Amino acid sequence: MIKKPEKFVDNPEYSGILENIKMNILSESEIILFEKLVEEDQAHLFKDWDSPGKNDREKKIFFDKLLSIDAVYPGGLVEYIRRSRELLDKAKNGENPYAGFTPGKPETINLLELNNKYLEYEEIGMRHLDKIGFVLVAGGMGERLGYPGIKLDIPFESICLTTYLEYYSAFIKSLERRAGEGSSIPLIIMTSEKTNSRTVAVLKENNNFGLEDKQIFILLQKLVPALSDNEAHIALEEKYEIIYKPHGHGDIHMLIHSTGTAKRLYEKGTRHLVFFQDTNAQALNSVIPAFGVSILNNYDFNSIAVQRIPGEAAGGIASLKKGGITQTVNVEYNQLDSLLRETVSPRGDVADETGYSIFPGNINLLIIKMESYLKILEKSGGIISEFVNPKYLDEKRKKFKKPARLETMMQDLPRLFGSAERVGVTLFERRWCFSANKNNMRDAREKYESKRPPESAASAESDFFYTGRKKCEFAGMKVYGGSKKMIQGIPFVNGSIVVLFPSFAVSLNEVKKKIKGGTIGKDSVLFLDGEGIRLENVSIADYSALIVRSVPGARVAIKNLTIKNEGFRQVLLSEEDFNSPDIPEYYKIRGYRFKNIGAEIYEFSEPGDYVIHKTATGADGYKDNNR
Ligand code: UGB
Repeated sequence: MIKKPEKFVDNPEYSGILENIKMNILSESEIILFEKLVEEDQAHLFKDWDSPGKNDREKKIFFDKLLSIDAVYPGGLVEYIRRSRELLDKAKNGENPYAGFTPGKPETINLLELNNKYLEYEEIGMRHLDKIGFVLVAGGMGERLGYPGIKLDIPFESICLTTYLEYYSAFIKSLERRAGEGSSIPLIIMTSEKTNSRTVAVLKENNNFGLEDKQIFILLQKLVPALSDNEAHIALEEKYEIIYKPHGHGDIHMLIHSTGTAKRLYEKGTRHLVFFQDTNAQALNSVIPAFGVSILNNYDFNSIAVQRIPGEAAGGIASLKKGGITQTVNVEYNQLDSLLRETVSPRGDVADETGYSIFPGNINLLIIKMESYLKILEKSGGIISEFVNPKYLDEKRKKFKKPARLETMMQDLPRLFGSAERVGVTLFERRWCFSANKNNMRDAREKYESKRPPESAASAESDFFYTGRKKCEFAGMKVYGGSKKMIQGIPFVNGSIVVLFPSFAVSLNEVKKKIKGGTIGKDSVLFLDGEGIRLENVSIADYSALIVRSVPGARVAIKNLTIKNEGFRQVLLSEEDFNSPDIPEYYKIRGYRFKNIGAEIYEFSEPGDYVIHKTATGADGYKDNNR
């Protein structure tokens, strides 16, 4: 017989739960958890419970949820509550985690220019592809974007409607082909209760986009109980219904550890993990050179970063010094200004002579060396620098506006590093590596008006096309840079539209080998998906479009050819379109779509040698049996 906590025996408010225990309605693990929670001052959760037979299903769900968190959180719920109390106390006393630290510029490798240095790093990265793994954090609710589906399933380009997940998978598949026979590059995806079932379904519906089941690891992040006051009382929506909230993307470290995934991958030969976020397709432009930087500089932690615009919602990466201690960490944007005011300058988070913040902007694109990672995980259980951010109702900081919860951020890992670990930053041009799709059109417009990046579907797509143009330019092709136009108050650059799929090229060096000369005109489209495609002196006339897709083993030569056709037209959505259920949401979040009027599309689904020749009406693809 389980011992009833003394304080309840004579208290009629708790007779319900005691009766349930007596009548064997609760399992042993549920009773043990009940006891533990009561000892942690959470008796309010069990107040006025119904007698056995009434609301038993709700009681089960109540305990099931709590038990599942108790099982995965290191130290269980008791530890969560104790940590919460400690952190809430610090927050109440206004403790500044950076007190006494002076921020300075971190060690940075500058790859803003696509020059020889860039190519050298890229080359080093390319040589180690068999040792790389990917971690995609995709548990975010997407509240700011307000998209009805999962963000990974949004087409990031609206010419051929490639989704984020499709593109990321294609990248991994393409790296694998370059890494050599038999190589299998792991993809870990962290989902949450909000995104898990749809992510799994999308993978299934699309045969994992060519990846094998055994290389995909889905880790489901749990929500954590919210807390209603400084004493860390768990917040109730109503009887049997606790308020749960997300614990942040830092959960990835806990899950990768507790499931044994990190260890297993290391044993199989993975030496570096690339962490990236759900809606940033051009992240992949920077991954290989930054991987080269990690290898050459022996970085345990390498943050791919951008020139930060003061005041923008991106953390600044700073080297913090106090006494003999130096730590390179991300300082979140809401803490950066006060830290700077207290230490560097009373002007706070403002631009220096370069026009940017003195600290590189964090974009949550991280490369972590597994050797050091495993040690940290072992030591910390994967709980990395939790924090709590209650919004107080009163000056004395006693009451909360709404329940708070502990959170973690994946970029905080270096906070646990000692002097032996090397932390560095690799700086790229912003549009080359970062243009996420996070905001709905209204918020994006507001951001743009206040001189901050809009980070919307349209700006992300416009920037992605820019990187395609840049790659072609690098290979010596002439492109049309375009000019800015406003769509729904958000800028879109209508230059040549270029999408180079990872199958075609994963590096600048490959683009250079596969494209020689040529031009892409005004409002024209070039879309290449296929390892064996080669372009030589190809001109795509204004408003025309060329799309070529080919399977591995198909060699497609396109030489001395002018493509002239009706191409695509960008059509702005009307008021009626926005209200129409027939217009897909992925167009509505952009405010436009591309209409195919007469693009030339070639698909080669069999291996072999092909040439695309000019005909009277345009171009024609045929199998070249003479080669
Ligand atoms: N995510 C999860 O997987 N689980 C979660 O519980 C939460 C998020 P946000 P955030 O790069 O633009 C960060 O919400 O946290 C995934 C940095 O703090 O878009 O607001 C989610 O699915 C900031 O310094 O980002 O802001 C998504 O893939 C700045 O760098 C990813 O985590 C900013 O990102 C990021 O989630 C930025």
